[in-house]
Amino acid sequence: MDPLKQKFFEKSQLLRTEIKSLLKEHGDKVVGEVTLRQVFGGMRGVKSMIWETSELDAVEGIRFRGYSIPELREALPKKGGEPLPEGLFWLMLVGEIPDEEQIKWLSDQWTSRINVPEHTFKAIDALPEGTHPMTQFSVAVTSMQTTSQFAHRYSEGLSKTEYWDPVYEDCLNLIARLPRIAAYIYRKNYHGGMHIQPDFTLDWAGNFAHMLGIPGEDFKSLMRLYMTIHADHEGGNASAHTTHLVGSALSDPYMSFSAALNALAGPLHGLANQEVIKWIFKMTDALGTTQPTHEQIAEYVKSTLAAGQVIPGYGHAVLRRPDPRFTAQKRFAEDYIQDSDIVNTVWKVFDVVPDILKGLGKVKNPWPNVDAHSGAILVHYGLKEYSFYTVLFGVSRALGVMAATCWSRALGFPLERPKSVTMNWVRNFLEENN
Ligand code: CMX
Repeated sequence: MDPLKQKFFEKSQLLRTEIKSLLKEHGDKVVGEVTLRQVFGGMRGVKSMIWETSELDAVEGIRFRGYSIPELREALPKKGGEPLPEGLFWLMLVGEIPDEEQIKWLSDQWTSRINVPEHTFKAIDALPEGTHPMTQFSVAVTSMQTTSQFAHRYSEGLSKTEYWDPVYEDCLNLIARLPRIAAYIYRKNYHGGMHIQPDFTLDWAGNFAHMLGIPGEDFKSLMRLYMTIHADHEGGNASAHTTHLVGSALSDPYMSFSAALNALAGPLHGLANQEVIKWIFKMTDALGTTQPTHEQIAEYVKSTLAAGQVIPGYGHAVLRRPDPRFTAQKRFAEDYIQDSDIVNTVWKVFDVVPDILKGLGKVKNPWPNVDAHSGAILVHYGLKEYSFYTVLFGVSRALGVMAATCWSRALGFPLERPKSVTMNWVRNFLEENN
């Protein structure tokens, strides 16, 4: 058994035993109540799932196995000054910071698993011109289901205690292939199908940057940071929760991850990263300048709100402070980028939007989220095709949700099946409880 798999197996068996005895003794303890507002309001704050890989605090932001983003930047092995996503995946899967040798092993593993089935490229090519890159990405991931070791072994008869093993293999294979598929979609759609072969000497994110065809070491560093900070945001967000739900039916990792991509493709979730840049380009076009003033931006924000639209990149269902993932990208831009109109505009938007949103009196979090900053840096490096941005988010998100999927199968989590009620049930409930 490979060293990561062995470690994961040992740790998961210990936790499985702990959960068994914990539930025997404390299974009936009440952890919270559910209000009618939560029933109608998207289940905000309802504790209903175990998600080991990361935890979100409304004020502090995300912690991956206890490490905040600035702490991760210090603790994880780095290349070009930024953390390697290999390190984060290792940390999320087994709860330990890997050493250089372990990172190298995982990088080599992903390189050795990079081959994408030929029919996946054909499936992408079969889609009509103008198909959104997220649709292409989702179709590509679904098409790889034919290679699922879990689906194959399940059909032959697989013991429940062994589910985790082929799921681990599927998750590693899937993660290894994603940069290749995403780069294929990018080069096909925006560079006339001039594809770039992988460079097997590079790390996972560095190779992704290489295959996208964006030159320079700084862009490789950006991809390492980008792939690290977008990876996971505890279990309740739409893409993670979708992975959890679909996986709980024992749909294999390709099926559950493509479902996650379909959730990520919503404008209130991952698609917000394209919407932010689209909105900024629209604003600068309308104003006729790439250097709008604070006053001009404020007027444009108000007109967006007056049209009944949200300001993309601002607000969050859980966070109540500026997102540390926004701050990490701002720090990157301060370190690596001088005098960029688009980056300066994002910073001016940050100066202006929170006060305006606070003034509405209903927005619970007026601060920027992860999507407010990412596009400006990508534009700076020449990746201007914003319809592609959510694909980048998706490649990264696989790290967290696939690590969590390994845990779900190893811990033997059951089919997810919450209770819905009808309006009649609500009316009767209110009559009885008046
Ligand atoms: N601009 C304008 N209005 C906003 C707003 C924003 N950025 N954020 C919240 N509001 C509004 C809501 O639309 C809601 O209005 P109504 O009561 O009229 O329906 C009200 O404020 C209360 O919403 P909330 O409780 O503060 O926020 P939710 O938990 O319901 O929604 C989110 C969270 C992210 C969907 C919302 O803030 C939003 O639409 N933001 C813009 C889209 C975005 O950036 N999404 C990316 C999130 C991060 C990610 O997943 O990638």
